[in-house]
Amino acid sequence: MGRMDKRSLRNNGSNQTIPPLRLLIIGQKRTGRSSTANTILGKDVFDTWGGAMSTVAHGESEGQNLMIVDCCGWGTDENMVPKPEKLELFHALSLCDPGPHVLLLVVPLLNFGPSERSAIQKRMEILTEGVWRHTMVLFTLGDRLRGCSIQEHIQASGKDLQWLMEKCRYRYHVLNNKEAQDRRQVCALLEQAEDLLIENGGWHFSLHMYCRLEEEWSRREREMKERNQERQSSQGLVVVSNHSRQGG
Ligand SMILES: Nc1nc2c(ncn2[C@@H]2O[C@H](COP(=O)(O)OP(=O)(O)O)[C@@H](O)[C@H]2O)c(=O)[nH]1
Ligand SMILES: [Mg+2]
Repeated sequence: MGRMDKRSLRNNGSNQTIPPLRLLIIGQKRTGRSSTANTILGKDVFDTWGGAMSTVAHGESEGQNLMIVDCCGWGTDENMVPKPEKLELFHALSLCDPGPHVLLLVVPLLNFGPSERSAIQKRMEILTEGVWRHTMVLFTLGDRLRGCSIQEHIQASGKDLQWLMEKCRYRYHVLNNKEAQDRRQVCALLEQAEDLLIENGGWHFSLHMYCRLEEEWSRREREMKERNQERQSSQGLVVVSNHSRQGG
């Protein structure tokens, strides 16, 4: 399916202006998040030096109408997420209102070990398990691959990166932000983002919705457990009464 077809699918086949594809860029500080946002938009909109606030920009790139939110960078605390970081994450989400279509989790092509894994895991947990459905890994520092392919890099790295790959169902893309003029890498990324959106039936991620779903699931699970317990205990009672009859 061509990109135009995919887009008209997103717009229920009508030719009216297609609402922008909303991308939320997340990841740790100094990993190339703002550079990535700039590469995608094809211009320097986001401040690549510091920038402690989440920022939003609209633009068109490769024929695609886009809204990009550059989320404030995550810290490296592996054990708990500091409250200001949590609040900033919610703020970034609200900037994508009603919710991002795709989350780009920026991971630099450097060592990825247990501490990188738990720092990411802790922050993604805040967004609930459902967020993974809308997330793809965006590897930056693509220039560091040199002769090696990304598949080789993934295979050669340990179980922590494997974990991340599985969480994202092997959806990933490599960007070299030092070659922002190479638009093929951007086209391929946007195409993949669009595929992910189609996979999700056109649905964006909404924390509110997933929280309600999770509540609903745990409620059903609780009810099922209670019903099982009731059944077991009533069977238990039968056994006990049989016993007492036999015994007495
Ligand atoms: N070599 C190389 N450097 C990059 C790449 N992406 C980002 N950088 C550099 O990494 C540094 C941090 O980038 P920035 O976008 O500000 O990171 P952020 O803090 O995550 O927003 C900057 O000096 C960028 O020039 C890349 O693909 N290749
Ligand atoms: Mg930045």
